[in-house]
Amino acid sequence: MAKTWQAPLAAFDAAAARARCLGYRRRILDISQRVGALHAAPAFSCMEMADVIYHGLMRRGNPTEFHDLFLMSKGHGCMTQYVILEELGILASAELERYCTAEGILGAHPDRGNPGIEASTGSLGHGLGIAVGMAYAERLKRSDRQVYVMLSDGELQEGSSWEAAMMAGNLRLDNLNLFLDLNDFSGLERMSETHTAFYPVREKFEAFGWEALAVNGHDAQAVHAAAAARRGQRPFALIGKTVKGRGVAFMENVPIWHYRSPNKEEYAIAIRDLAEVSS
Ligand SMILES: Cc1ncc(C[n+]2csc(CCOP(=O)(O)OP(=O)(O)O)c2C)c(N)n1
Repeated sequence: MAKTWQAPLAAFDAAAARARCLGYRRRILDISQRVGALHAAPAFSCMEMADVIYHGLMRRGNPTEFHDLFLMSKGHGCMTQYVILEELGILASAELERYCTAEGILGAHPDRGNPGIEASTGSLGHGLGIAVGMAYAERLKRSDRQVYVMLSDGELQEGSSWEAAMMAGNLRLDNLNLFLDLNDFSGLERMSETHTAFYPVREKFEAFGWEALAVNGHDAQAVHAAAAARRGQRPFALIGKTVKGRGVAFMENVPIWHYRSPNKEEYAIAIRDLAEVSS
């Protein structure tokens, strides 16, 4: 019997998204207390966009089975994906507790084969090529599956990303949806200072034959509205303007928080900050 997939949401409940994202950020901070170098700031910057993809766009048959595909190309942002998969019941909480330990299955980057993980990423600049291959394969299979991929701006320093962008444009892959986490940081540097030719970004995707839109990547409703309104005849890039470390004032736009976990005192401040941002 053919499966019935729940359609993407026509309207998105922004208040519910805010509550979920607060919960996700808290959960990540809790886990960071057991792991010395958890990438919290990169996870916080793509949080709302990932929430919209999982809760507002991807079709599913039941809470644990998705019809569409998602790849976290910026692999160091995987805590975002892990906590969403936990909330959906796809990843066991016990595995989150064992994150980055020899006994667990979850490492600091996503590994294909783990529940809900479609591709191993972390070596930056490969996810868009993988997503293009997946989208093309789905077309050849005459499947109606959509492919969603989350990229960082740093990944667009890699030539492989632009090859993939051109291929997607050549093939007019209308089942490919790129979400760009444009926080302007790449490791310790700002793209606007070290890679000035990187901007403007939207126009570059348009030049490769994509439909591209730029929105505030932390405004879940705007992200959802933009993605739901895509015209659908070309690959689609949603350029989300974001803040690295979003939600915790002392982490926002401060490069060291790409790498380190907060200590006990910092953790307490971070939890307080989150409540303020979300109230
Ligand atoms: C090919 C490759 N080069 C270098 C690195 C090391 N590295 C890890 S994260 C990072 C930069 C992070 O910046 P960005 O990719 O923009 O992600 P975000 O700001 O969203 O964290 C780098 C250079 C890597 N993982 N892969």
